[in-house]
Amino acid sequence: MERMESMEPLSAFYTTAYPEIQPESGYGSGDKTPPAPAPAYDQELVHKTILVGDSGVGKTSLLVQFDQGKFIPGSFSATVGIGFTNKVVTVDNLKVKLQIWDTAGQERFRSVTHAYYRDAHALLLLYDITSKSSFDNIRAWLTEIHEYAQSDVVIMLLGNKTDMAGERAIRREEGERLAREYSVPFMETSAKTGVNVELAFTAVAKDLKSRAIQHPTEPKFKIHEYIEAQKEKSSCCSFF
Ligand SMILES: Nc1nc2c(ncn2[C@@H]2O[C@H](COP(=O)(O)OP(=O)(O)O)[C@@H](O)[C@H]2O)c(=O)[nH]1
Ligand SMILES: [Mg+2]
Repeated sequence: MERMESMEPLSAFYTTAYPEIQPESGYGSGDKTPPAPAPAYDQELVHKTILVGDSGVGKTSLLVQFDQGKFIPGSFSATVGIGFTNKVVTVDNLKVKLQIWDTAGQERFRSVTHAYYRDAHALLLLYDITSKSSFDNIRAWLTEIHEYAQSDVVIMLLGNKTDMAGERAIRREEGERLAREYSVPFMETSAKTGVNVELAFTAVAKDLKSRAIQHPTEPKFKIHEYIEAQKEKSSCCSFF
């Protein structure tokens, strides 16, 4: 695990890579300036993505499942401090680089993570469907996020351990309702079986890519609709 020294603020990060594109007003009106090229996606961009949520909800397991495609049962030693894993997600034939940070969820570490929210591009916020307290704490996590993260950060709420149906304490509808209240996309995952793990990260990567090339003439990527479409394809997952 390495520590990242620093990262440029989000605004600088994007604007240096994408010089402003002028409207087409001059084109065809005697002005010989060619139309601005369509904005390209810079595949060298690195998107800082953070896993947050109470201790024990499965953050490390989710990352291991996404990174290595396997579930290692038993408790990982509580993640003290923060480390990251680099993953490249291919979306629409483009490589989106995610630098995924795994945090310790304990209350006593929250002060450590405040600084890390600031330059986060995406946050995956997890609770455990068998733990009411982890679900109840989501509001506190969202309050933290709204206070310390960039306003345009991509947020996804995940109800993990969906394989543990017999011990379920939070109904899917409750997760959906909370997500709707905060206008964030939601799905249930299992770090154990791998259900929706890839989809969660892919949806985030697609949204990040879309935001990085956002142009007023192009339709905005709608993460909710994307998740819904995927759900219809595989009838696998939850959304609102
Ligand atoms: N059944 C099941 N157990 C899980 C799942 N995700 C994590 N766990 C278990 O929950 C415990 C805590 O997981 P961990 O990844 O360390 O949580 P973290 O503290 O949020 O990083 C471990 O015993 C994991 O094996 C899951 O999706 N299903
Ligand atoms: Mg952990």
